[in-house]
This record gives sequence, structure tokens and C-alpha cells, in this order.
Amino acid sequence: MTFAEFMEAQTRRVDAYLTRVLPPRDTPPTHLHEAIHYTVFAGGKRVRPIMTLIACGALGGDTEACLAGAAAIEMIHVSSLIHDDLPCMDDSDTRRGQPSCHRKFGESTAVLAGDWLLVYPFEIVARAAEEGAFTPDVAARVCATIARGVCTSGIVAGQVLDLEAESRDVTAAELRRIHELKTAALMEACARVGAAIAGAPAQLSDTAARSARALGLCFQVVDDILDVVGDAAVLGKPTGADSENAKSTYVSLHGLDLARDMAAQLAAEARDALDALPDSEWLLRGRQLIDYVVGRSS
Ligand code: GRG
Repeated sequence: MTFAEFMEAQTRRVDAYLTRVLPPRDTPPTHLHEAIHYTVFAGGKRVRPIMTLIACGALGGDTEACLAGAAAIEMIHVSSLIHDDLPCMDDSDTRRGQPSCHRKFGESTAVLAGDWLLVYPFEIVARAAEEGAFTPDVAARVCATIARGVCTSGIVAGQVLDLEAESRDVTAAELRRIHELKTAALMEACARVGAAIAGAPAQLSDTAARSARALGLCFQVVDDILDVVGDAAVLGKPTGADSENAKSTYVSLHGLDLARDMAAQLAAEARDALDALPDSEWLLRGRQLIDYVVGRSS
């Protein structure tokens, strides 16, 4: 199976699970559930849930039991995208090549769909434990790990720093910190959730988390590069937005060539961390995911 076929197959598994656990789109209030379905199934790459499954599989776990953790993280990610696009944040009209949630459903429904997608994941994880996918102890660890990827050491804190940074120049260290919080923290959570469901010891969870953190930063550097050299049609969003908004990025701070070197260096760090894990088919997929992230065009 090629890596593209692997990604398609895992996306189908994640999407089937999401379809099973989300209330149908015609559930009242329909406007809310239509907005949720619209954004969850808008064609995201599913990098985070697949990373969660890979971490679980590479650490010897049952990836079927891990689907709840993977789907939970994707819902949190989608929630952050909905809120990120709002007029009070990035004010984006499009996302994944389609009207953003608030442009399609109105601002208040978008806020509430984002709220819903931020909380429902915890019910999904608790319910999976009740159904025997993993123990209540593991469910508690998964919930705490996801919350950590969102709150003071995660996405929300990163977004606050990012918004504050809009009105001034930032240092390279500040920019790295913003991206560690905004992007890498949730990727670290993917690795730790996968490890928790696999029942892996702390040392192996830390190793997988180190790789995921480096990959998260690499993902963000590539995002900054694509905003300059990417194809808007492939990306599903306009390019050049960062420079138009005079936003500090890896490219504006370091230049395109150095940003490319940094992405390659971070990908190498992510790969090196994986050397400490036992060889397996899932670990190979992990290595291929790193190659995909650093080489991606969308
Ligand atoms: C509600 C959790 C929550 C947070 C509120 C708005 C906000 C605070 C944070 C924004 C965080 C954010 C949008 C970070 C950027 C992460 C990022 C690189 C997104 C793009 O990810 P892809 O390319 O998206 O994986 P797809 O579309 O493929 O799913």
C-alpha cells in the first residue's frame, strides 16, 4: 500500500467513526448540526487523527480502540479552525476552499458550533471507556492530555500570543513559542493520546511526544513557506495573507531558504526521535507522515 493509499484508508476509518458518533445533521437544532457536519467533513487532511492512530499502533496498541481519541482530537482541531476564522480573530472568508463556517451559517452559529466541537470530544472519550475500548484511567489520561493541548500550554494560549504579536515585530524565539503552543502542542497531544491508549510506559510516550512536537513545528514552518510559494487552488485558501497582514512568519524573519532549512532540520529531529522506537509497519507510516508533512503542498 502506498502512503497516499494508507492516508486514504485511515481517513475513511476516522470519517466512519466521526459519522457514527456525531448526531445526524437533521438533528434539531438543524442549523447547529448542519454547521458541525459542514466543517467536520469539509475535506481536512486528517493529519492529527492519523498521527494519533500511528502513535498508538507504533507503541503496540489497538488502533480500533484509539479511534475515539483520534476523532476527539480532530473535533478539537476543527473547533479551533472555526474560531480562528471568525471576524474577531483572523477574519477569513474561506477555509479548505469553501466559505468558512461563519460565512456560511452566521457568526453566532459558528461560535456555538465551535463550542460544541470543543466539548463533545470529552463525551466521546468517556463513552468509549464505558463501551470498553479502554479503562476509565486511560480515559482520564486522554481527557487531561487533550485539555493540556488546548489550554494554558496549548492552542488557546498560542492564539492569545499570536493575536498580541499582530501589532508588533516578534523575535525568532517568540515566534517559535507561539507555534509551539498554537500548533505543536496539539500534535504532542496526538502522540500522548495514542501512547496512553496503547498503555505505553512514560518513557515511550515522551519519545513519541518529542517526535510529534518537532513535526508540529515543522508543519507550521511549511505553512509559512506555503503562504509565500504555495498554490492557492491546492491550498484552498488565498496565499500572501501573512505578508499582506504584515504578520511575522518564519519566512519574514529568516527568509525563504533558511525557513526551508529549518523545516528540513525539524523533520530530521522528528525522524531521529523515532529511532528509539521498535521497528514496525506503523512506525514506517510515522516516518512517511514526516516526509509528507515536510513535502506537502496543501
Ligand atoms: C477553540 C480549541 C479552540 C481554540 C481557540 C482560534 C484559536 C483559539 C486557535 C487557533 C489555532 C489555530 C488555527 C492554529 C493553526 C493550526 C494549523 C496549522 C491549522 C491548519 O491545519 P491543517 O492544515 O488543516 O492540518 P486541515 O484543513 O487539513 O484540517
